[in-house]
Amino acid sequence: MLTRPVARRPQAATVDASVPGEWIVQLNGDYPVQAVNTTWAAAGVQIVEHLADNFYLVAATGGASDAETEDRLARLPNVVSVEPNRPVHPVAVAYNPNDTYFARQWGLTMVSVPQAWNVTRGSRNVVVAVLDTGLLPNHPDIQGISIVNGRNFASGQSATNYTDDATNLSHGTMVTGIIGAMTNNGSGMAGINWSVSIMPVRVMSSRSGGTVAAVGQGIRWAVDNGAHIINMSLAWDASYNDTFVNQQIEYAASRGVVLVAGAGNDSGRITMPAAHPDVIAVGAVDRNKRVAWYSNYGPQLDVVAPGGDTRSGQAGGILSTDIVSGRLGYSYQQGTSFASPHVAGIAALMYSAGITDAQEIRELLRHTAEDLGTPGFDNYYGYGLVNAYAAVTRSDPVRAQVSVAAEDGRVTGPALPQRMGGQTIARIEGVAPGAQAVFAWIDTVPDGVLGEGDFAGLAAVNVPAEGTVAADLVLALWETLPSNDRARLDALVNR
Ligand SMILES: [Ca+2]
Ligand SMILES: [Ca+2]
Ligand SMILES: [Ca+2]
Repeated sequence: MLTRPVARRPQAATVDASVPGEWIVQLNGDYPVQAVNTTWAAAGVQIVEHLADNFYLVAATGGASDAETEDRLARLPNVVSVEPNRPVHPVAVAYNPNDTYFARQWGLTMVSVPQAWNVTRGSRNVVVAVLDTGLLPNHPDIQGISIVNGRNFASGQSATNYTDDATNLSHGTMVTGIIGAMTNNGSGMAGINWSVSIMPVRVMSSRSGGTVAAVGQGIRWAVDNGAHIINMSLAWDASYNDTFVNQQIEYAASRGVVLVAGAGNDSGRITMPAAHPDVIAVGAVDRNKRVAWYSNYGPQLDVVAPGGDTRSGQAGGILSTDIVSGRLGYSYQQGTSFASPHVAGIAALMYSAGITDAQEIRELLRHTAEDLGTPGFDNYYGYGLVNAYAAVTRSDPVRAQVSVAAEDGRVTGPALPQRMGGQTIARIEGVAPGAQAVFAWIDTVPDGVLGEGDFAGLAAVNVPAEGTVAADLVLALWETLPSNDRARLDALVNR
């Protein structure tokens, strides 16, 4: 038999503690402030700040207990009300940086990166190797970031010179900018990480591409030199079995390194290295969350991320740091090359939030993704569109509290969420047949209340007279739910 859900609106006194020794006091509107000061000093408090109208923030100056001081305050002449000052919980409102082009970075907003920044903005202790063309380290939005020693395995330059030779489209600089350009510096773009260490590993020339030998060497070098995450926005034909590079991928995986690669841009089968089972394969969506026309697909696909579509205008592309006609600047591009660093960047945020197990990172990226296309895993969207905020807060629907509300208002639960294939479901049993509403939520901002910053979902199910019914648990950020769903969920959960 199912029991009632335990979520209740908390008592203010137990959960929302007061700030010790501070009160908000309302006075008679015409009471002179100077006289108030004199009187209050005698009551053991002083004015900290005039808040607004006739409200004042006061703080204790003496050794009396808070209860005693509050009692004295309430009895002062001309005091209309006394209430303790209270701490406010941070909620997952978007945290927007001041970079000039941030408003054009629709991809960050689409995958809830600004909400994730309320939890973590990254750490320079996290090392992301960018296996790519070189890097332009003098770019104004790159030169202030942490760059650890890199390496060149492509032809044309010395082994230690990873500087790009591009005059147009520095692919490696674009990938780097997405992961960790200078952020909140009042100019240019925002990176997914405000702080991160980039390891530039040059395995391709911007003019002539690269080889699997260089990629294999690059992976080995990155792992042996401390990379936690390797981004590979590059591709080769998956129909060959390249023993050398495969073994380096498996070496990296065996050392707990997170490997991320673009799925390829041929509107066809997934290319290597994304097709390797140890690599997180990332497809691309446009700004309307539709799979991009070029994005490769297949059973190896893990997730999709913003890769853009510039066919109907540059603004549909992904903006990043670049070189344009020989000048350091910004450009818009499209491709799974730019989807992959969104995922590598989110993995770096997860790392800085203490989620450091490569397998857990991959599982969380999958199960916290927003399901798109046909329900559950599919070959075009994989497990869905990554969500940075859900990932860094481990808001996996398997953790959700699930209950069932009948038409007559009775609530039963909890129903235990379980994984079935690519989906998380709740099997509904032991409830009356007929129309029922399954509701689920995760107290992501852990205050015992369903609200801003939490994940929730509501779905109608028809319970048959015999047997059980499985409900697909699709959760979304509270503030993005339709207002009537929010009202219903609020009534069901916050009773
Ligand atoms: Ca910037
Ligand atoms: Ca799907
Ligand atoms: Ca909450």
